[in-house]
Amino acid sequence: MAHKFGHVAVVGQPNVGKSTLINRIVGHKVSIVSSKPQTTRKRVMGIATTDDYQIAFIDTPGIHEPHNRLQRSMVEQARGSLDGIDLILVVVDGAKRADEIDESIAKLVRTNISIPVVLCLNKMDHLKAEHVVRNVEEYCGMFGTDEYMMTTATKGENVDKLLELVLKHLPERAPFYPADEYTDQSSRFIAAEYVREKILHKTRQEVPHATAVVVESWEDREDGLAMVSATIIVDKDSQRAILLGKHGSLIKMIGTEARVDLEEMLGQKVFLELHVRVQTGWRQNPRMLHELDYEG
Ligand SMILES: Nc1nc2c(ncn2[C@@H]2O[C@H](COP(=O)(O)OP(=O)(O)O)[C@@H](O)[C@H]2O)c(=O)[nH]1
Ligand SMILES: [Mg+2]
Repeated sequence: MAHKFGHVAVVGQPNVGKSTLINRIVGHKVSIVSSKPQTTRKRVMGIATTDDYQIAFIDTPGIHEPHNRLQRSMVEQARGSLDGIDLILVVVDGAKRADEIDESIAKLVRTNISIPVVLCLNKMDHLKAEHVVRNVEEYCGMFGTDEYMMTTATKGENVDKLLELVLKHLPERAPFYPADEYTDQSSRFIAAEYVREKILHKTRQEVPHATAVVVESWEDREDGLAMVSATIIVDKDSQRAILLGKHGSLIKMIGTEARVDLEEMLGQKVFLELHVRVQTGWRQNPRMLHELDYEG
């Protein structure tokens, strides 16, 4: 078989498992995962390379109604993500029935009819046997395709079969990216995202959405240790107190877990230092969003 290469846009509602699926296929945590909506804030590319193919997956922020400038920028990035795309991989929560948000995504997909569509019905582990036929028919009808696969991304079930289906639709082409490149994001951005992921996992309610992370400095020392200093920006004093935790215990835990992930990703030892800063209204501040790399 000749070598295949293509760009695949991964679209779908928040929380259906898009990032989990991409990380699984790419084999690295290129996109952070949590059960909170708006986990993925900007488009992130994850590249899977073998001898036979190279697929560049574009993980888009969820398509939903924007309430503030950060969310508007996220939606624009999702809508603008179909330029130069060879295939649209629609991911849905296959255990649930299709709803009006799926319908609005289907509309977006249908306006790009020249691009092939593959449907992934994820969270198969939650799907009741008696609902399989009904849900498959509902989603296939809505997205106008019968190219679908049911998967459990968290366990990697059927992900190989989904990959086969995707490859079937990709053009025969030489690879475009270097074989050892698995994301278009900088180490700095990934480090900031790993910290944000731990915050998403360990805090509740308004804290996750009021948080941004910036890497202030990064030094690769000669002995191989990366010295990384990052600031967590929050909206209010009360959120700062929550993040610090009792005697600084929470921030310490966040730092340790993010460092472990970062060391695995980079294959090098990391010293990660975290600070918390209060900056009221940062989500409405265009300069802040630009500095944070959330906006072009
Ligand atoms: N039960 C189950 N949970 C999943 C599956 N795939 C992803 N999840 C979980 O669903 C949540 C959202 O996943 P994420 O990849 O961040 O979704 P995204 O917003 O579409 O990128 C996380 O808690 C995942 O662990 C799956 O196949 N089955
Ligand atoms: Mg995501």
